[in-house]
Amino acid sequence: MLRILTAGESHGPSLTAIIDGFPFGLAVDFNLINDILKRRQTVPGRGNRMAIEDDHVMIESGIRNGITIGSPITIKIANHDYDNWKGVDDSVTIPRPGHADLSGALKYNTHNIRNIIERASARETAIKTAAGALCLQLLDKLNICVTSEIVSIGNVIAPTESQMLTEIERARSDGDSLGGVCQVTISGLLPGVGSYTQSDLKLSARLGYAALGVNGVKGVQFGHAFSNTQKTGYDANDDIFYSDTKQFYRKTNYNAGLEGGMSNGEDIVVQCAVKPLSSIKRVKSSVDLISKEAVNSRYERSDVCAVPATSIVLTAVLGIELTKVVLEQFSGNTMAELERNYLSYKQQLESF
Ligand code: EPS
Repeated sequence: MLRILTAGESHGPSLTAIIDGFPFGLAVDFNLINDILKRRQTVPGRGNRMAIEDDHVMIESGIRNGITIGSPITIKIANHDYDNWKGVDDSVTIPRPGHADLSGALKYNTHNIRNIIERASARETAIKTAAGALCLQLLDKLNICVTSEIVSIGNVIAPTESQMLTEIERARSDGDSLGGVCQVTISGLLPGVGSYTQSDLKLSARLGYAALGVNGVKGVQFGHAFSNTQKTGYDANDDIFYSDTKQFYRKTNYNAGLEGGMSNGEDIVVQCAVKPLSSIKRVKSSVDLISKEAVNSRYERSDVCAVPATSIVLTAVLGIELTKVVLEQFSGNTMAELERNYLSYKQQLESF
C-alpha cells in the first residue's frame, strides 16, 4: 500500500513528504523531478514568492545510489523565504474572504490567522508535486502517461494563449485574480483498473477525490460530463468496436475513459475548475477577529492566476492516486514484480 504524508509551512525551513510503500528498484531520474518543480514555479500567473524560491528535491531516505530500496522515501524542498521571515511580527487578524482564514481560526480557536495561512498555503503543492513526479516515473515504466493542458482562463478559451496571458496581466494590474479550467489526460492505462464493486474502489471516485484535494480546485468533471447531461443516452455513450490490432475500442470518448468506475482503455480525461484565488488587492469586506469591527480585507502576497501551476500539480496528484490504485490492484515489492504482474494482466486481456 502506498501512503504519502506531507508536512511543512509556507514560511518554515522546508517542506517534507514521506512516501511509504513505494516499490524497490526504480532508478529515479532527479532531473525529471526538478523539471516538473521548475515548471510549477515558472508558469504564467505566479506571484513574487516564486522569484525567491528555487525548488529542488533533496532525498533523505529510501533511495540509495539513485534507486528506490522499498523503505520509506523522505523528500524535502527548502523554503528560501524562511530567512526573510525570521523574527518578523507576522500576526494577522483580518480574514481574507474565500480563504481558509476564518474557518481555520474558528476551528483552532486562534486569533492569529498566520497559524492557519502557513499550512493552508498552496506552497504545500511543491512537495506534493515532487512526490507525484516520482509516481509518474513508476507509471511510465508501465507505459501510462499523465499530461495536462489549460482549457480556459477566465472567459478566454484555449488555444488563444496570448489572450490568456493578456487576461492574466490585466487581472494583475486590476489587483484581482482569475480562475479557469485545466484538463489532465491519463493515457495508456489498461481497461479494468479500479472497481465497480465498492464506491471507494472506483477509479473515478479516487481521481475525483485526489483532484479536489488540490488547493483552489472547486469542481471536477470527467470529459464533458456536465454538458453531456443535455444529450440523450444514445448520444452520450460510446459505441464499442473491435479490431485485431486494437482489440475492443471506441471511436468517441464521451465517458472520458471511465465506465462503471473502471478504466475502459480509452484516455481518461479529468477537467478541474480552479477558483479565482481569494488573495486579491481589490478591497472586499471583512471583520477583524479581535475588535469584531467591519474592516477592509487585507492583501496577502499571492498568485494572480493559479490555473497553469495547478495543471502541473494535478498531473502529479492524479499520478499519485493512480499509482496507489495500480499498486493495490497489481502489487509488487519490486518494480520488476509490479511490471511482471501488470504485463501478465495485459497478456490476459490480449488472449480474451
Ligand atoms: C505558493 C507559495 C505561496 C503563494 C502561493 C503559492 O507563497 P507566499 O504565501 O509566501 O507568497 O505564492 O500560495 C497561494 C496562492 C495561496 O493561496 O496560498 C507556491 O509555492 O505555490
